[in-house]
Amino acid sequence: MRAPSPHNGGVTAAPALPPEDHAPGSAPPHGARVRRIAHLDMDAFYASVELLRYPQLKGLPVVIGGGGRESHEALLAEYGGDRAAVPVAAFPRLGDYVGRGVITTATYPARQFGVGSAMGMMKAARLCPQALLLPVDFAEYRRFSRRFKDIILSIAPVMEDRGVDEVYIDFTDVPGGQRQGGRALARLIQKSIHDDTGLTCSVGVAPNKLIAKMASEFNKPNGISIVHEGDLQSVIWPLACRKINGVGPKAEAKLLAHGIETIGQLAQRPRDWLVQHFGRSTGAWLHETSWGRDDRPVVTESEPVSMSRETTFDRDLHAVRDRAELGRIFTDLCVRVAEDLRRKGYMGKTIGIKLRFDDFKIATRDQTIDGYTQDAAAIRRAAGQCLKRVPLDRRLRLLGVRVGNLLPEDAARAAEAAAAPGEAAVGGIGTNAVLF
Ligand code: TTP
Ligand code: MG
Ligand code: MG
Repeated sequence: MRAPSPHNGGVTAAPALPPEDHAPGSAPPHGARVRRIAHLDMDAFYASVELLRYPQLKGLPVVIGGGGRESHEALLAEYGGDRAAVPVAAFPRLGDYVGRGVITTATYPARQFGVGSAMGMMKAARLCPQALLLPVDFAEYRRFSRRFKDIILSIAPVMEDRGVDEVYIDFTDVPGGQRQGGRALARLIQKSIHDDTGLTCSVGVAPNKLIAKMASEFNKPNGISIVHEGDLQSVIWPLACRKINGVGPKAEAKLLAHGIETIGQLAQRPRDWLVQHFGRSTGAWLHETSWGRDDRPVVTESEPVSMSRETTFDRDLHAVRDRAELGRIFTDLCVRVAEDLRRKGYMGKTIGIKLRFDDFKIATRDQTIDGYTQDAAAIRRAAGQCLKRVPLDRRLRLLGVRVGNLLPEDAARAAEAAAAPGEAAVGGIGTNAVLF
């Protein structure tokens, strides 16, 4: 059972840490304050969030992905919307799936069959036909994402958001953050997240982000791994180079072609040799990385990549019959994105739209314009052009406008001035000849 939640979307007080243990052998001398960086990653995140509202599926192989939202809604309706009341036998099974969907994630019981993220569902069905299938619900995952990050922030304020289910946390100056190499604080954060949400996560604590990121995977799920500087050769060097965050399949293949399989083997190559074969920056980076060196800071305020506004309509709207209403909503979205940009001090260059049709299919289009903008009219104009490229023969459920390719406005204006001195975008909202 889940403990009653002490968390009201605000800030929870951090409970006291347990008394200090003896430091392990490879830890620095007692009392020395050293850089300790944690990487925290939620376990089977989407699937675990789903299991909170489908407790009847706990312990079973479950995969998330592959559309099926409409039939899922219909299934829920049969049980009056009471998710926990849907019997296990009523859920669709992976073995019956036909289509081209891809798995976003799988519960750990499903992973025992070799099923996992990014695998085609038909292939996964051969490995584990009995797995139960649920559609994705991003809104729900985002809600829990915000919640677990708020809990972390209430305990350790220097946190870098690295996506929906993971963060870096600087433990160095947090009270208790040095204790047991960070294990005590990691345990406290794990417990606080679990008490509040019912979700588990795994944490790696190490001298830097690079190693912390690897370490958070060592004891998944619900694990903690502590790595000290002196553990480089025994813990990190035996790992495959692919375990380095930033070494993808292509780089791995190239390293293997040179007979380099492990991080230890990589460390044995001279820096100059790596630079010669992988280029100046990648070669130098590979060298530093193999020796466990990384001094990137934990960045609390990440620069946004894009800003967007979207709205789901009260009723599905038709591009022709509801043209006036759609036009008004479309313009309003552009005005709101422009306000967001101005308030937060950004300008963007890529304008995009998102449509969801009554069959739940999504269409997106974008266009990169000549100059950076935060102007509603310019955004409306480019978004209108994007809209012309979408066939509008179905009713619409949702409309969204996004501005990407952002720069802080000072930098954007400087870039503009360098590119075309004296030019500025002008235009009036809604006066352009676009659809809607
Ligand atoms: P991950 O943290 O990579 O995976 P996970 O949380 O499901 O499992 P683990 O316990 O191994 O951390 O990704 C977080 C979420 O992102 C995951 O729940 C679903 C989504 N995701 C995709 O949609 N596609 C993908 O290919 C991957 C890897 C993840
Ligand atoms: Mg995860
Ligand atoms: Mg993750």
